[in-house]
Amino acid sequence: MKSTSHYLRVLAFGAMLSLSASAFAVPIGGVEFPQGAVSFADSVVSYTPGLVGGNPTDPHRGAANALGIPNYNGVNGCASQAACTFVSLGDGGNIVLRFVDNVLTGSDSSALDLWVFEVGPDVEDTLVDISTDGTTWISVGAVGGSTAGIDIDAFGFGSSSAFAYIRLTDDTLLDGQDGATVGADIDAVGAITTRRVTLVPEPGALGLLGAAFAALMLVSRRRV
Ligand SMILES: [Ca+2]
Ligand SMILES: [Ca+2]
Ligand SMILES: [Ca+2]
Ligand SMILES: [Ca+2]
Repeated sequence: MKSTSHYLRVLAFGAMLSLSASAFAVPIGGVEFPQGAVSFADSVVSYTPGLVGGNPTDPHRGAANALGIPNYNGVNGCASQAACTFVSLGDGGNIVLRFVDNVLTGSDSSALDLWVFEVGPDVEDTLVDISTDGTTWISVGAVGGSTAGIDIDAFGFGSSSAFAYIRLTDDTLLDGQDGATVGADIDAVGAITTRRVTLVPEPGALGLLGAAFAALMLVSRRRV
């Protein structure tokens, strides 16, 4: 019969394993983000829909739906902002997002560094600008609708660059649609090449760490 300390060791090992799982590359939305969920935009700085023309309807104006990992479920006509997985920019509108626990960096190669998850039945182009301070913007081109990536090294940046702000603007010249979800529809924005900027563990990770630590303490006490 196995001793209690054996089970405690297994418990501790399991907790450690779940903690380190986030360190492995996991494809999210079909794209590999080596840093996992931390790679995605964390807060909305501003949302200005329909600057040039048509405005999306209210259920499609939930700016926070562009945060976190992609979660588009194929539903395009939303009943409410809470039931929606994306935000529509409207004709010529824009949204400014911020990375809080990470920054976008270059890769020192032509590998893609930033990925915009644009969803829905229409392919709608989005102009992309990046910024270190949310005030001075640098254009890094456009993503051509659907989901698409950008290599910021092509614009003179590298692994020492650090951008916390992304501005996405619906390209009014390249689409002329209207309706409830007029303009580009943004589900998520992720930095493929990214660097964490804080070392504070998430509450869930803290709980796991605590459980692992308590189990280890019990094991060592029993050995005395
Ligand atoms: Ca993040
Ligand atoms: Ca790159
Ligand atoms: Ca749209
Ligand atoms: Ca979303």
